[in-house]
Amino acid sequence: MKNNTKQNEPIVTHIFTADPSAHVFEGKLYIYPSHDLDHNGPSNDNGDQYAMEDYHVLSMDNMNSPCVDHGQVLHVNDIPWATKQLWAPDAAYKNDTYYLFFPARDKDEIFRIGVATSSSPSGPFTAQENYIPGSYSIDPAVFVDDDNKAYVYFGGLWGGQLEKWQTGTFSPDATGPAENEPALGPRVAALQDDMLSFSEAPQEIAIVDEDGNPILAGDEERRFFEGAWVHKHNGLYYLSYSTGTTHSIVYAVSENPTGPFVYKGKILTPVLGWTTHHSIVKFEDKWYLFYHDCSLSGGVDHKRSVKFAELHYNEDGTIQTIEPYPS
Ligand code: FUB
Repeated sequence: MKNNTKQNEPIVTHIFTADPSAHVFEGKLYIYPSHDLDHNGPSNDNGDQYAMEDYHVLSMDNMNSPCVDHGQVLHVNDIPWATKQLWAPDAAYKNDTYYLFFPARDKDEIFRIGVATSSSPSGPFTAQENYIPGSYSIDPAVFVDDDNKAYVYFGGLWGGQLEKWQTGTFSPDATGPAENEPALGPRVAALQDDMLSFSEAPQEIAIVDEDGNPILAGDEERRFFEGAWVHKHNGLYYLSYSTGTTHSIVYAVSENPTGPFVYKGKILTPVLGWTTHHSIVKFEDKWYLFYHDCSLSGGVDHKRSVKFAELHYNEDGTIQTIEPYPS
């Protein structure tokens, strides 16, 4: 455990962590990251290098206090339906229960989204017997609205397999849309009150420009790739995500949790490493961006570290772009 926690520095250094989902639970800041492993396995566009096997939970009493590692809270061997690759998780609280949502490959190598529950935000978590029926792809992010209705946003291209679900069933050979066609959007589904199943089939989210035209697949600076996150600020819904091949975190806004979302701009410029993944949380009256990079490992793509930076809004509700390596 480090003595204190500083902006733009790894919040823990004894393990590699990535894909941070930050939430305030019971007055503390909890971070639900992926747990990157040190290995010499294959590295490719399918994401085989992201061979994670378990989850740890981290927490901070405040933004200056040490970051506590609560240890392993769930292992792939304890998830009946999953075989490998515990990718970016998220957590939510409802019904006096903490829910950990996570993607993993099932016995047919297809990414699905599972849920595990705990009575404590620091786990341990017990996985459900099966994945969420009708779930697919990666990177679940759960948003509980002011009316207590919960939504899960998910999806990711390439290794995340979203291209293969365009017809609603898994087509192993399917490819993405042409450059001049609308990009694939993340998916959203409302959750049942028990948080364990979808209350409706997932819908595709439309992301459009200021004129209402869809962001195109060839517009790699702005199109959705993976890592969706939704937060609410001044009554507006902010959908933020990674642009993958162009390595930025960008955002779009809507008056409705299911969109359409209007593209607004960049939140985080590229970090060291191929992937970029984030969450946004309000804690003790300030907003923070949690993100990761590969600086601690010297640039090894599958050995990442979670960091944070304060996030600022402009008067008009737009977000100021964050530079991860301020001089
Ligand atoms: O950590 C594995 C994958 O890398 C995540 O699911 C993606 O969002 C990317 O960060």
